[in-house]
Amino acid sequence: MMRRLFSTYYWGTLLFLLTIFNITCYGQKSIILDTDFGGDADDLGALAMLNHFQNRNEIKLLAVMCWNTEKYAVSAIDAVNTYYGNPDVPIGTRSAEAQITEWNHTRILADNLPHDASRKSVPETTGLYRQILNDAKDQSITIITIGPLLNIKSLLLSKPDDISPLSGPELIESKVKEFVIMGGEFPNSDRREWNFDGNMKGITQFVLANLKVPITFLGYEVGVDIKTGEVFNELDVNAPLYLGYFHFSKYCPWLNSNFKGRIYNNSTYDQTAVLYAVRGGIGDYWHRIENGVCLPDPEGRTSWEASDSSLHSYLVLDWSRTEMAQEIEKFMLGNF
Ligand SMILES: [Ca+2]
Ligand SMILES: [Ca+2]
Repeated sequence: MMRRLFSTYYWGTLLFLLTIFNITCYGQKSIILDTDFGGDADDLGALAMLNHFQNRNEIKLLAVMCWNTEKYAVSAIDAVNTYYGNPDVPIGTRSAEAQITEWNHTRILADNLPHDASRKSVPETTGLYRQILNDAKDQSITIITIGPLLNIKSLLLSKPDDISPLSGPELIESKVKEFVIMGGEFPNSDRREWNFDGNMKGITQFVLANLKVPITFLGYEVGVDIKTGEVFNELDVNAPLYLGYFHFSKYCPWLNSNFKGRIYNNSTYDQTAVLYAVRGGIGDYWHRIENGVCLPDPEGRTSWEASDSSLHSYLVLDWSRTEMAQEIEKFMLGNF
């Protein structure tokens, strides 16, 4: 009897340790998020998802890189991470003059939620990228971009320095496993998509021409009709998803014409990139289109051309928009 108890205990412990080992060494993805946090509310939803995945040991959120130069953007990101129990996730910001955009929802988050980082207290993104990539194992990092690509361009232009003898492109090639880019409209579009444009002529052309690692694109067309947010009306009024989405519903130029004191549904672009980066879901949520290369024009219109040797692919949604909305809300709320 004792022997059987011991044996059960032994195997139970071993199984537990193997599970932890498996999550730690194989299952846990190392992720950097690059975001234009503060404009559209979907970046906030995406950041909430990453915090829940981190809290369940599915990922290690190595850093959040902020493209937005708004005065409160960094504070808001730190406030969200702090709310979810991850106050020490490193944050980087791009160097440019700080500005204030009144309808953005960064200040409401910074004013109402505890945090200790600000735009002035965090490093510029390029050095932080170089440090994290230098410290990482080969091909171990997934970079998710959910905003325009200036931070990536700056990394690509970076030269060997005290941090690493490798150039930006060499560091990326050795340490990054995959880029997951929310942007463009696939396969082809005459519309200027914001993340591919960013009022920074030619930036996406430059970045895509110089990234030599696999890139998976989640285009505008995947998330535009996945509508989420109304469910946050049930949350505590001091929850970041309530604060941010409420402010956004009230002031966002393309939603507020009929504001009646409630959160409205909003398109769900950035969350699709996070979901793919963490959970995959190929053959379930969506399927992958390969054998082509993304060649955007200088203003962010998308063109997909046949190619046998490309590292590019994009995803096509297979679930219905309604099912996908419920699925993504589950991940934003941490109900999984
Ligand atoms: Ca902090
Ligand atoms: Ca975004």
